Amino acid sequence: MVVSRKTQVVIVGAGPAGLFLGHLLTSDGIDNIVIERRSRSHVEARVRAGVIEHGVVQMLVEAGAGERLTREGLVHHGVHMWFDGQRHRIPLSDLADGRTITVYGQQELVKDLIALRLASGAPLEFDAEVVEVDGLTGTAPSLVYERDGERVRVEGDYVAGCDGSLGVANRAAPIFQRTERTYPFAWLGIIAQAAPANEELVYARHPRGFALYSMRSPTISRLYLGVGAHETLEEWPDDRIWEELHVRLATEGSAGVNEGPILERSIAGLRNLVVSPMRYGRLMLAGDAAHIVPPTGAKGMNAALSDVRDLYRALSAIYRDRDQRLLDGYSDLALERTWRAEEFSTYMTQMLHPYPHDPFESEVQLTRLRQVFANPAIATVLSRNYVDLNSL
Ligand code: FAS
Ligand code: PHB
Repeated sequence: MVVSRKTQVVIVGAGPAGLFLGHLLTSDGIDNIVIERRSRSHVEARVRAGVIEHGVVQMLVEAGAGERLTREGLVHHGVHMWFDGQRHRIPLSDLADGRTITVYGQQELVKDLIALRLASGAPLEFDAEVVEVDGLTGTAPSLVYERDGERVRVEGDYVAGCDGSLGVANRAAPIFQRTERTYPFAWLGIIAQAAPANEELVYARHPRGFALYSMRSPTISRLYLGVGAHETLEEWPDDRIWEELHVRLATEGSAGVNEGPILERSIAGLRNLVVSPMRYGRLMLAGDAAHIVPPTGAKGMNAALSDVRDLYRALSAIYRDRDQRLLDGYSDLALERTWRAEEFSTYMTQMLHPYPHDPFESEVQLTRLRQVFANPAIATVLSRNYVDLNSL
């Protein structure tokens, strides 16, 4: 038995993209529903992004979704890159007109957006998997979600595919072309109950591999190791993880690594993916549903939230002024920004991960890294890309 519901905008996925779009539309009085296949506890516990760009922080604050972010987020004015046994710092704010990055866990932002959603009373369906998407070229697209054996059809004027790279939206239309690249590495990430040893993030390129020293709070560290693309967590017991972090993050004068109980661990492969166009009729893609970047440039969630800002403006112009132009330009606008995020993330990934099987490539990339600290113009471009891709 199929139950039917009707709304203006149907949003698939309660990640940062879907939840923020729902928040903006609800704030503007545009009816919408957010449908998420996982449980609330799963979505709120999922550890991912940690760095938020200057302009994205401003956007979240202006939209009334940045209260806890500004209270608890860690504002950084610089970032470190350690290589050749040396420590090097990029004074991001000095080189990017005072802009900063804010370190704030993605799951914290997701919790904030879910709390705002529930407070607004707007519909948010968890444990509801979207299994069908129809009528995208008509004036009343719809989708079907399943929960506890019940099937619900939801009809709307528009569908926003914010369901990530493995969702249904980016497979819902034959015109969606996928452009992909993979890397011979993955990131083993841990959350540890240990005070970060450094004030700012440290990207390390060590002959034995990549490492990243990040954080979530003054008492919680977030650390990553570059590992082989096919390595598993079973191959990385705690003592091996700490031993390797100590080796790769040991440089002259470094404060070392503070160990502590590992609270969470995961391995994520590194890849690039762009789905284009980002629109098919009444379906628009946003976030990881349209593009994946390797996390080395910290661009994934920032690009997702920037897509949503542009999609919201386009939908709002239609409902307010019956003006279709922004929506007609959405895909091109978002893809232009997407390719800049892809370029920057690829640049950072290649520069900071040694290529054990390609000594020539490895030396070229190491030379590129040295140039960042030899040529202020290059450090400036990197800083501007890192703190605020939208500011370029
Ligand atoms: P999400 O994947 O977050 O959300 C999509 C949602 O859709 C999910 O909840 C999923 O369950 C749901 N869904 C899927 N199919 C569905 C269906 N059929 N029906 C209903 N719901 C469905 N980005 C940064 O900017 N900075 C970083 O530091 C950073 N670090 C990262 C580290 C790691 C290890 C990883 C893996 C990613 C990192 N990223 C980073 C990128 C990451 O944050 C993503 O870009 C971000 O989650 C994208 O958000 P969404 O587009 O909302 O997709
Ligand atoms: C993180 O804190 O999780 C993080 C920071 C920087 C990155 C990727 C991830 O480039």
